Amino acid sequence: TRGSHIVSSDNIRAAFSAAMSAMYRTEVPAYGELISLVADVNARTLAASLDETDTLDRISEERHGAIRLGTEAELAMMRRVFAVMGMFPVGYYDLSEAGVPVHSTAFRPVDDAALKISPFRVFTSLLRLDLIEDAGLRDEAEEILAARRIFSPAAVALVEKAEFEGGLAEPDVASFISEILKTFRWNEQASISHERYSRFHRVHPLIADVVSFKGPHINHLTPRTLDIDAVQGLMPARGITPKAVIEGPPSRNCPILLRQTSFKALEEPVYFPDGDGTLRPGSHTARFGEVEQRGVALTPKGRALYDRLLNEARANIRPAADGSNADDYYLALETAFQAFPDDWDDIRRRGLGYFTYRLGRVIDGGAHDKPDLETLIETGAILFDPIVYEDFLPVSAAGIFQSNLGDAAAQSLAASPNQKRFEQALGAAVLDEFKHYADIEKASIAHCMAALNAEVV
Ligand code: OOG
Ligand code: NI
Repeated sequence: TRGSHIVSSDNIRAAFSAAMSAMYRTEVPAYGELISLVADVNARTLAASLDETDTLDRISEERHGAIRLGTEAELAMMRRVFAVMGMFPVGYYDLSEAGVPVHSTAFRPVDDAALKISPFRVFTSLLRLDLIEDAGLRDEAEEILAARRIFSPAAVALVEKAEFEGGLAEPDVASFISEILKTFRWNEQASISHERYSRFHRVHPLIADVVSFKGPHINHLTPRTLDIDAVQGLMPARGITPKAVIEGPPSRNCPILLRQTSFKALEEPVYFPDGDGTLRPGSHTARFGEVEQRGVALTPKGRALYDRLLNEARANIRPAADGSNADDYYLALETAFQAFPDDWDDIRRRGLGYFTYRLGRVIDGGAHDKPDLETLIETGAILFDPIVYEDFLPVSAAGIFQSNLGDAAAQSLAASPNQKRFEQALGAAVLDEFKHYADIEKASIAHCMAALNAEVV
């Protein structure tokens, strides 16, 4: 039957992620150097610890990338493209508050099995021209963006086919991957003149990055590291310049949320069409490499504590773009985060993090009352494990954006989250990441309790 040759969306995503990685390493040699550094650090860290649960290649594999889109129609189509790869919009991030005129979501695999096959996610931002004051410039940008087509006709046809037939079969998968890859590719030739590029750049470098090109080039890829402090420290020895500080929480025994750092975007040659048929050489700074290290997903209560402590640290000291106060910043961060429990059971009992529960040793006899969860944990009948945070952090994301757009990017904009508008453009609601983690936790508790009650009765 027709359905039997359909390739699973998880396998399409894994193949796409590998193809994108190969393309990006060729396009950005410094990224290849970062990958090699991460592999070395991970090998050393793994050798020093005994819990080798995964192969080194899998651990060092890319976890995410990022793109910036120009129009609502591009975002809507991108949602359909990612759906073919089993990636769905999770979370809403408003970056206007942090001075970056975009709002974003992450397209990612949602269930555990899918994440295990390939965790690849794409942090996807939509430019917000509504936050730009200069109406003339806004209209000009809108007109340029409305005229471009970032997907090839073949890509669109394959997405429609996948939607109609419930997936893609080989060899359509190979065509789909190569057609979609075109959308993410770097274009050395800008689509507008140098004069227009410069005007956009002066208002905000992000506008120039989105509006001046034929498509939304992938601007970074991000492997996972087991020791982000080591990677940050070793970058200069490999000839790559790290951003000033690691974003996110400080180093801890019980890692929480997400820590990220990147190397600074490179200045790359670009050729601008100057009307009379000539190409004017210039440059653009957009593409970089990043690393990430993840910890437990926090509940709204845990997240509120995280946000408060981060703000507390940053009220005392703002990381300078040149890294000159990095040590003082880390110290302020560590001091503030002493108020965040650093023991898994503490974090769990105080309702700060999400955990999954599983059956431990079998306990027989005696218990005629239905025991409660805490009692079962104390006796070892139920065990718990932290749920890994698979999403992003707006303050960290803004820090990554800014260090890669240059100092000019640190402007102040009025905070104006607009999730409704974003979802209208997307053509779907984003999944609430907190609710998602809470559901995983609840299901695991229900599973344990059902199993134990059956035994007790
Ligand atoms: C995206 C920056 C956000 C992250 O890891 O937080 C991001 C961008 O620069 O387009 O990727
Ligand atoms: Ni990133």
